[in-house]
Amino acid sequence: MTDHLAARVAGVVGPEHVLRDADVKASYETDWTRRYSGDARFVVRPGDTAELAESLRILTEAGVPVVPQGGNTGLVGGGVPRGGEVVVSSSRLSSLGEVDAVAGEVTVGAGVTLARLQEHIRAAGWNFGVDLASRDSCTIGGMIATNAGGIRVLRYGPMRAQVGGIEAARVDGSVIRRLPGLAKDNTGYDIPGLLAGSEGTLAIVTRARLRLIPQLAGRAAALLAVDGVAAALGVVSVVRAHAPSLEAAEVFFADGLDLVLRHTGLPAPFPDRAPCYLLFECAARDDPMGELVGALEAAGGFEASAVASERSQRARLWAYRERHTESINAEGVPHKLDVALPLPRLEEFEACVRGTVKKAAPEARPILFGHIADGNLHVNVLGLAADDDRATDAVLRLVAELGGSISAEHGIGVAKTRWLHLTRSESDIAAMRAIKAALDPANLLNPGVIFGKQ
Ligand code: 2HG
Ligand code: ZN
Repeated sequence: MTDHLAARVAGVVGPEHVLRDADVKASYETDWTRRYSGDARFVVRPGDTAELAESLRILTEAGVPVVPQGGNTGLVGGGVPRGGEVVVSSSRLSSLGEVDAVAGEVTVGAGVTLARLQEHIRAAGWNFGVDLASRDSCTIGGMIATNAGGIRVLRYGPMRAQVGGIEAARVDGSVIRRLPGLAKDNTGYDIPGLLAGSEGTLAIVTRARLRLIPQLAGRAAALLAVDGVAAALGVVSVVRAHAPSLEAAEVFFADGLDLVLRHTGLPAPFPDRAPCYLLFECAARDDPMGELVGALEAAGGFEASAVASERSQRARLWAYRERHTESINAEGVPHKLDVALPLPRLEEFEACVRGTVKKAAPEARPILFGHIADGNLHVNVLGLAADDDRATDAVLRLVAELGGSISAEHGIGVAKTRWLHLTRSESDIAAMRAIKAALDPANLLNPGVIFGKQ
């Protein structure tokens, strides 16, 4: 059956775009975290929307489940096979439309990487509201499917807020096409909004019309040492109020910084080690350094600071934050938790979470960092076997008790399905299941993701 199916799909996409050799499939079968992997029946790389839709129709008509995959930078196992699915890769959906300078929008293929999009629109004088550390690999389709967040959510919102229109293939091979280039369109359900965050369970995104933001050439960054989350939140609230150019407010802690310094060989940012660090970036047409420094002076409450305007100097400050993920990975395979708390409960969460982990699994080592203005902390837990969920369970329960969400940006994937009920109500889940059943009645699109095994 696989031979026959592969041959039919090859008839649509060309035989060189149906990958069956174990060596060639391998990079599509294991995710970036190395925690999730499964055997793919084969991998298909359609070259355009029509090829993708027709391949999907052939596969689902045969009752074969499908896993859509973008840049494979997901962190919750939602983009790799669990065993026996066909992987539909967006890698060849790489069209880059001309920037519509009047509307401030562009239409691009789902397989375009974020870095490629940034390069394309910067050449036309524009920028994009979402930016993330995995920009060189993550794709627009995957970012929409996961409603990616990143470092600028506080100013521009998550991926959902950037999507003005969408094209997506449904499970029966039909194509939803809402690429209107209309700033206002109140004609029924918001399909782009629904597909954003649907994790490939409702349809496969093939193209998107994206809202752009003006390119702001003036940039200023500051790294601060503070003595804890309470002080950090105090600084953040004043900086937000005083610096309208604020684009990013990130946090990390002493143990994470130690790990980054050890792994990267970077020099320590300040002579003294501090419990907590804040990283701010402002962006404006003109140099926002005066505004940032003025806001920091108004805030006070920090022990040491370093500021930078020039690109390489800013990158030097960002490295302390952005190199957390790789430094943690170098120590082992972490359990990756990505939680959001209401800002008034963030201090309590940070004060409790290390103890919570220790109590659940004494040998576990939690490292925290994240997007403080969004109340979003990445809790990476090292030192536990892949199937040891003691720390995960305890941390996610703490999050639920404090009124948070078990996933702020990475999604549920297959990693968090067991805990979805902690922060989504029964009626929420029933409504989501009804949507899933309406759009994918045979459960062939990314089965197991969000809801777990049916
Ligand atoms: C980030 O903010 C990403 O850098 C990855 O969301 C977080 O590695 C992580 O846990
Ligand atoms: Zn993040």
